[in-house]
Amino acid sequence: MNAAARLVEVRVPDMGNFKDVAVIDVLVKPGESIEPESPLVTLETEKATMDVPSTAGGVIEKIHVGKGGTVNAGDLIVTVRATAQGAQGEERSGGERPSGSSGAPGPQAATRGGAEVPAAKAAPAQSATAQAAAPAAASAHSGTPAAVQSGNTAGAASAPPVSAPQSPAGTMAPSQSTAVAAGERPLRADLPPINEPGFSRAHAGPSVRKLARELGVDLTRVTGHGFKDRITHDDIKTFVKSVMTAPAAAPGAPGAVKPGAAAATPAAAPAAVPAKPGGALPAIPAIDFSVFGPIETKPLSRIQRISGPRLHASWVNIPHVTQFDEADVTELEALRGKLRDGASERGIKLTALAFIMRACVRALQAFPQFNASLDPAGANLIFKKYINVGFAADTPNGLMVPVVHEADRKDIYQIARHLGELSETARAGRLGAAQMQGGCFTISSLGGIGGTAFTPIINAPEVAILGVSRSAMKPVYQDGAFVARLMLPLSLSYDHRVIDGATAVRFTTFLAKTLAEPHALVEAVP
Ligand code: CAO
Repeated sequence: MNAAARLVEVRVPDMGNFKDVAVIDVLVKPGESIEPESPLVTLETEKATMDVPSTAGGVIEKIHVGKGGTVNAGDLIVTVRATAQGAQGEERSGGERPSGSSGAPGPQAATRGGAEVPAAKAAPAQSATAQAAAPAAASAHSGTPAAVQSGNTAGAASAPPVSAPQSPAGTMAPSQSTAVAAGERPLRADLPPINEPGFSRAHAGPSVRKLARELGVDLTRVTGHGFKDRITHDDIKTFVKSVMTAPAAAPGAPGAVKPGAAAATPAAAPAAVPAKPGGALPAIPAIDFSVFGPIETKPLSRIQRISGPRLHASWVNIPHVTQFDEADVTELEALRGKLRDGASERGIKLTALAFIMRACVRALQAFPQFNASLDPAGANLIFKKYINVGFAADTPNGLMVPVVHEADRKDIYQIARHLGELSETARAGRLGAAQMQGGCFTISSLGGIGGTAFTPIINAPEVAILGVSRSAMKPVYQDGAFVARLMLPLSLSYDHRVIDGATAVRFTTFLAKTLAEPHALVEAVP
């Protein structure tokens, strides 16, 4: 084979009646090596988007169009310095000018043409022109995959976009596309399965779709930053980077886990979410909300992007049950009122949460299976001989879960001090990884904000989480009469694989009783 090169001009193919078609992405750079059929630019009409493939392989010599510009059939897109081998695609059409509605040769025809005319015969540095093959694929904004040929002339329509095995995923029939998805290995085992209907509706061109397929990326999870919020190659790369740099953590843990990670969570844990029997979950339909009115799309925060999949993993992997109860905290609040000033003089804010955490420690000591985790195989329960209690903290950056370590060795004042310091550090965004690791049980206290009950999601691989809502004065029937008591709502979510309902209600009964008799909670810790 003669390795000599020549210049090949790749032009916009016949696009039927479409004029001044928007160039919404330029997919190559000068100096970049490309294969025949590599996508060069993405065009968008009001009906469809399409990638224009190269008819030649080689090195990009010059790009003649710009992102945001418009093109018409026959316009020069790029000049390729084609190697003899890579120049096969344009051999047949070399020297031809675009022929308007006569129809562009399809890639298959171009390839055959290349085979018929040996590339070695091409004169070095000869300038040839070639019309690009029919655009490779399209995805309509309506959400229904649409062949670009629908808007093309009969000539263009007759040219098959690209044969299925070579084509970007977007050109495939749904079944083929799904098969590719099933065959692809996602980047990380905890990447969520691809939402197929959403994927097909995503605002992205075929080459971006192909890249997403190759990497196992669900386009519905990627925020587009291209023209009209279109998903670009860079968006896919950014998404992948964020997934790869996100610390692998226990499914369900609301935050990061590895030392050095910036986001929140307790518990270093297995990286992968165990495969769910039965395969992918049914997808939620992707809706184009803009059809119904104006919308604005904003990316999730970094912590939300990290914690979301883990909360989801916990939700789908753990059979949650939530046990509700109420604790009479009338005495507790009276006692706290008496002790508060003294604590304040020592620089400690003696909060209700400190009492609740101290009571939880007592309950965890009495019910050790709540201070345990299932091993990754789900065959053994690992009992922890230490008690570290995490608490959900609402911060400007999002939900964080700092951990009070060795909570069982701390008296109420030490717990209160740690709660104050950790909350402040969390709100300042300065929590270190170690301060979010090692949790055994979590408390989510929303009582300062309101609410009567909720169903917290377990911070896996922990097996239970206590939700606390707002205390309220209620009439309670005691000794033959109604009396006004301050009642604190408790919501205990637990992993039903580990804890049965009777044990759970014994736990909340114990907890409520411990909170109702608070003097023991302020005693020194042995
Ligand atoms: N019932 C009624 N009032 C309550 C209460 C309850 N259960 N808990 C707190 N309050 C009131 C009290 O009046 C309290 O003031 P005093 O202590 O002076 O009486 C006030 O709220 C403020 O409490 P606080 O916020 O200072 O302390 P806290 O211990 O209640 O909360 C923290 C600390 C970090 C848990 C809280 O600031 C926070 O971030 N909560 C949100 C947690 C969250 O987002 N959970 C959801 C996780 S799942 O998405």
